[in-house]
Amino acid sequence: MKEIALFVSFLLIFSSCKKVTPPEPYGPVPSARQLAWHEMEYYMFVLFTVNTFTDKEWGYGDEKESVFNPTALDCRQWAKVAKDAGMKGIIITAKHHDGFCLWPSKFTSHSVKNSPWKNGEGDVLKELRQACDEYGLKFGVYLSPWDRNSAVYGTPEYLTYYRNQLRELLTGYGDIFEVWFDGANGGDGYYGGARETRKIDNKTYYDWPNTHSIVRELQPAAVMFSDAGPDIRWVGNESGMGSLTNWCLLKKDQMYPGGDFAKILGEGHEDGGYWVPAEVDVSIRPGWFYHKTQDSLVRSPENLMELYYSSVGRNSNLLLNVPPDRRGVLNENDVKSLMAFHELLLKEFETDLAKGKKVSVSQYRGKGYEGSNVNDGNPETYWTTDDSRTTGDVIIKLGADTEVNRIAIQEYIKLGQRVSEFTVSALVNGSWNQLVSGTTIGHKIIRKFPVVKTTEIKVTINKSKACPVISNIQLFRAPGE
Ligand code: FUL
Repeated sequence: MKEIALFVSFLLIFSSCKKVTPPEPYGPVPSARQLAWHEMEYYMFVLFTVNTFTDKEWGYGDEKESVFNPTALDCRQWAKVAKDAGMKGIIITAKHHDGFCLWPSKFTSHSVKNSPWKNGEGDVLKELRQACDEYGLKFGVYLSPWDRNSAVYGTPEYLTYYRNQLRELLTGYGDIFEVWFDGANGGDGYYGGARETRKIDNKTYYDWPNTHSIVRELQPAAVMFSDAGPDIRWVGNESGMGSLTNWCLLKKDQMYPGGDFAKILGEGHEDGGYWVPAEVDVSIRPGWFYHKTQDSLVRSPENLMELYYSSVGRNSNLLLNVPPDRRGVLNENDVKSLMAFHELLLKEFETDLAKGKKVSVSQYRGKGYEGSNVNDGNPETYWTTDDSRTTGDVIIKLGADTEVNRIAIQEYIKLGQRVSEFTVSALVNGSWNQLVSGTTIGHKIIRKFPVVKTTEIKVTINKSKACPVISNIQLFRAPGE
């Protein structure tokens, strides 16, 4: 009898010491460069070229270099504003569709080197790189594939030109976090004086795989953006709207830049074979470039907050364009709105009411995967269940009646994006009232609901491709209402 008791207690001790293994990754997972990008969430787009001085949105390509003449260009001001606004980086149009280069490219005369700005001695990219370093911001480049200035655009020779320019950008300006390939392609233009329409085949002309390999070789940590990735995808609109259902997955082999894929780009493919998350690019003004007539049409701080919810709040990153004016500085109106928005943002998410509160779960996988991992402030810990389960509840016990009106939820995406249906409810007078119902989660979702006074908030995972893996749940009482 004694022996049996000893054996049983040995078994018990042994099983409680047994290491619980983490779930296997499910489906495609993000690369290290994509994970770093997910963390950035909010950064600045700077659209600046001859258009700023000609009042156009798309330069024809015949603009004289002499039109580019900012009177007080100050990249340090751009970087300071970005930093003060809470942004993590800046992506600049090194070359837009007009072909004018903001750096003194060796491969064309159509650049700052033939402009009156700094007597042709200037380099906007160099100044911005230094400013980004000074303010601790990451630096990215937009190099328009469409070039309405180039005489060889539309011929195979143009690819050599384009790739030479790309190499200049990737080797001369330090670490680049994102390379932006625009989908707008082909049409009429100056083309070295031909002044004609040149159509290209979006699927084949650019031979993208060979351009991508240059970026991988020279800047392995950079993500590449386009309608079809390979790393980051366009969200399918320029109005700031991420999709509520938003898979970070894409069947990118079936897609190409400039194709007709708007809805797919918003939602991604639930069964996509590659990790290609969405980026929301949107302008703080009606146009992408500065126009004096739009000085009164800058988005309000409240409107920027809505953009934040419809992008960062929907599992996307927000790339917000703030175009410099003809002086070469971010306009006072834009700066004012950005700063006020940042203030609002800080107040909106000032206190995480869930942090450190008691958590109970319907089931957990074992030691190391407890419910308390969702509100420990550590993004590397997560709650998960046995592999056999694809549903479950997490209840945050607030301890006392508490007003709540916002929730943020994050999956531990290193193990893949899994959840496809969830709800959030509050315990009010002894019964559960549903506050939110949703589909996907991914890196992060943030949802609003009317203020509720409650002691417990429950997140229910109703459907998941594999056991749910939740790293973070936060609750807030945002001002207003
Ligand atoms: C579009 C372009 O055609 C616009 O001019 C702008 O650059 C925007 C960011 O992307 O496709």
